[in-house]
Amino acid sequence: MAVKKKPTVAIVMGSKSDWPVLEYTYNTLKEFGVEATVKIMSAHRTPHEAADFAENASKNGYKVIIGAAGGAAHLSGVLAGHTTLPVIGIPVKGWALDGMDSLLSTVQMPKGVPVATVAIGKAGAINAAILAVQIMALSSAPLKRKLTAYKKNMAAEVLAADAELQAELGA
Ligand code: RP5
Repeated sequence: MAVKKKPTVAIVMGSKSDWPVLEYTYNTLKEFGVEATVKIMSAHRTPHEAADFAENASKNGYKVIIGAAGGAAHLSGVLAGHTTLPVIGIPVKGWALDGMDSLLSTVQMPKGVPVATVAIGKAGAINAAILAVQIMALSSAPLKRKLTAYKKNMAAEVLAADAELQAELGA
């Protein structure tokens, strides 16, 4: 019987409505063979649970926390305030302001409590996973090899797209 690996990344989102974006984070981590726990917790609606989770995250074996919220997106900052683990923040596009509200409330942390904030939405969701892998690859040769392969593959895709375009244009 295969033993399930203990999750090393915690994905914490403010609402179930964030899941369509956070699914990209979860799936990207899976591509790298990284197990993640996914939790719904809110800085505003369940502040005690969020604080408690972050306080115990290191003890529970997590290496990186990824927070994601939209609107007054304080979740990543609250998590960062309750842990010494690296916290990556994903601003999720909310119901107004095209995600600028989420971006600023995630990124504009006061000194001493950083949140490594990625781009709004899908690109950020994928990059949060890659950044988490990069952090963990500092002490994992297999993850480092996977990152190298990922980059090579990405470059090959761009070169193939360029070759296809050149052929289409008859250049
Ligand atoms: C935030 O408020 C959540 O992270 C979500 O992005 C946003 C809206 O939440 P719902 O009203 O859809 O639950 O806390």
